[in-house]
Amino acid sequence: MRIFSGIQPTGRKHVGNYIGAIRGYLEGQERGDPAIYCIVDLHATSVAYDPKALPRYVLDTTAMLMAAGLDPDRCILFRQSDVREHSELTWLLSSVTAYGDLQRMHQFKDKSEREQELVRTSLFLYPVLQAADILIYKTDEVPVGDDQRQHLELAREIARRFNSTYAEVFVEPRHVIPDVGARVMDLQDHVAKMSTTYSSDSGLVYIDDPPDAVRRKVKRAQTDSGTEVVRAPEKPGITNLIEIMAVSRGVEPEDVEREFDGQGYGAFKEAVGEALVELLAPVRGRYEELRPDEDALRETLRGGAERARTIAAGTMTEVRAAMGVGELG
Ligand code: AQP
Repeated sequence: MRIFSGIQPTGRKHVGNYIGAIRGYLEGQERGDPAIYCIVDLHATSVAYDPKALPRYVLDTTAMLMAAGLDPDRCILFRQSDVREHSELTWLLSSVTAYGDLQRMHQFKDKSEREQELVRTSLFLYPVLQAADILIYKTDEVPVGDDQRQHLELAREIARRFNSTYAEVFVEPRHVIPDVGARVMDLQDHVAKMSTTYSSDSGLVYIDDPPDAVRRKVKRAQTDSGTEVVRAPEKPGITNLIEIMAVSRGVEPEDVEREFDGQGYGAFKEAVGEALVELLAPVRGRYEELRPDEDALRETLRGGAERARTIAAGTMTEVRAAMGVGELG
């Protein structure tokens, strides 16, 4: 079972990333043969960014993933740009990607509208690079949050079109989206997902927020009318907090509803804050230990890239032969 997922080096990661995706990485680490996790710095260049800060953000994200429990001895953890085969495959896959499909991508529509100066072609091609990341490892499973559903469907379509046009090289990957916490919502705006790009500071909880900030943000989270702690379409705020609580404690949402039946929003929010602090505080502690040793982090990424490259290079030999590009053999 090959497992792959990518995560952006956007500096600090939030609870949505943790609950929606990183939890799945940890679970995948136990089953993957191998489990491959990639810090996608090339994706970060598809919107305005700071080139001087980017290498630092990659190290932040590396330390954060390791603090959350990824173990480079049990998975492959590497930086995308260190394995150049991803870029080469992006170009080749763009020849089996329909322009119209890329135009339909929600993320491109949302992010291109917000770019102030330049809508980069790389933002448009983002899903093709993502497909290359996944397909180059002949991935079976991709743990992701719900927002990546459309991109994953496109990756499957690209694999199918390549295989039927050239040769059976790629595996059609399955997304693995958690039942609870697949879309953690912004604490202040319940129609929006918790997001690095769009959420305000009070709308998201960072994994490394100090405990007091976590408690404060949850306490001030927008709730809905009524007093009952139950999941319902007209109670998006409480539903979100119930899911966060369930995941933080490792129980079912029904258990949370039963426990807080009749207790009101105030007591419930306080308990959610505490549960999140309990979940995040150890991760924050480990992050503070790991982050200062930049040589060790770089060494981890170098080792991971070497192992990833071996697999990626093998796939590229097949792709080039199938497409008739480059010298054969
Ligand atoms: N709110 C969320 N709920 C559940 N899962 C989420 N993910 C992201 N937001 C939520 C999942 O986290 C993984 C990594 O995402 P990313 O590398 O795209 O992270 P990012 O760009 O730093 O931040 P956001 O907030 O994910 O993205 P933007 O800024 O674009 O809104 C993915 O598997 C994702 O599904």
